[in-house]
Amino acid sequence: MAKPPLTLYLAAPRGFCAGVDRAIKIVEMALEKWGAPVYVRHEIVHNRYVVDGLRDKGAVFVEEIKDCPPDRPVIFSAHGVPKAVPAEAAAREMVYVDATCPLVSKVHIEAARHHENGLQMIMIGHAGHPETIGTMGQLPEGEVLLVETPEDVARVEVRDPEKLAFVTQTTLSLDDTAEIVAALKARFPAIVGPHKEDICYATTNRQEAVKAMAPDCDAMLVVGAPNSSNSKRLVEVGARAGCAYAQLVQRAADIDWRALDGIRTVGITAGASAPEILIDEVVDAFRSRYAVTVETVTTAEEHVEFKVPRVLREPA
Ligand code: 0O3
Ligand code: SF4
Repeated sequence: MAKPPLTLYLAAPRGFCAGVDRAIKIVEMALEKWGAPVYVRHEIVHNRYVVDGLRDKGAVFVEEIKDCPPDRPVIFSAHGVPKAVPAEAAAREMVYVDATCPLVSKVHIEAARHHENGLQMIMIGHAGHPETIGTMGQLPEGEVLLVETPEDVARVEVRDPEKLAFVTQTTLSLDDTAEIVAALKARFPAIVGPHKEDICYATTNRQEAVKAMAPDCDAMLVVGAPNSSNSKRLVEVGARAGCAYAQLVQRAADIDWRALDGIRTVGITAGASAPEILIDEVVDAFRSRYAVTVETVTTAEEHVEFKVPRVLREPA
C-alpha cells in the first residue's frame, strides 16, 4: 500500500543552544583531561540521551557535592548553582568546573548587584527548578521572593515598594512572563529590572519559530525531556498558537501514532537540551510510515558560541 503524504515542518532554530553545547563540551573535556570518573552535579542538561552518553564515557551524575569523593573533579550543571555549592566544593578542596551557562551567570550577577544596591529581589521563575534555586541561592536565604503567576504578584509582601528589583529564569514563556512583569510594574511602579526580562536568545528564538509554524500544523512534536523547562514551554506555545495536538516526546518511541491518524502536516522542534540525532530519529520514524516532504521554517539565524573555561583549554 502506498504511504500517505505528509509534510513535516522543521523549526529553525531548534535544539542545542550555545550554553548546552558548552556545558556538554566541558564534561567531555574534563573526562579527557582528568580521566574517568568525573562527577557532575545534577544532569548537565535535562536530556536522558545526553546524560546516558556522558555516563558511558565515565561521568557520574549526583545531586549533591557530598555525594562526590573529594579527590575527583566535579562539574556544576548548565542551570547554575547556589553560592553555597562552590563554597562547599572549595571547603572540601575539590577541583570544580562551573558549566553554568554564561547567560544564567549574567542573571546571578544582576541579582547580586541589585542586592548590593539595597534593593529587595523578586524572581520570576518556577519553584523547585534548579535554575531558580541557583539564582535565588546567589543571595542569603529569604532575600529573594519567588513569583510564578500574576496572582503571586498580587499577594507578595515586600519590605519597601520603592526598593525593589526583579530577575527571571532564562527559559520561561515570553508571553506569560510579559504578563507577570506587567503585573509587577503595575503594583510596584518603582521596580527595577532588565529591559523586558532575562529570557535568553535561544528560548526566545525557539518560541518564535513555534509560533510561526503552529497555525499550519495539524500536530506538533517537541523533542525534549519532561524535566526540561524550555521544552515544556515550546509545547504550551504551540498549543496556544493554534496547533490542536502539541506533544512532548523524548524519542521516536514515544510518538503516539494513533493520535496522529489522518494528519497531513506535522511541526517538529526540539528544546535547547535535545540533540539533533533525536530529531533525525523522529523524522526517520515519520519517513517509515508516510511519504514525507520536509520543509524548514526559519525565523532566526543563530551564531552564538561560548568559550569553555580556561582550566580546560590549557593543555593537560
Ligand atoms: O532550564 P531547562 O529545564 O529548560 O534546562 P534544559 O532542558 O537542560 O535546557 C538548557 C537550559 C539551561 C541550562 C538553563 O537555561
Ligand atoms: Fe543558556 Fe539560554 Fe541555553 Fe539556558 S537556554 S543554557 S540560558 S543559552
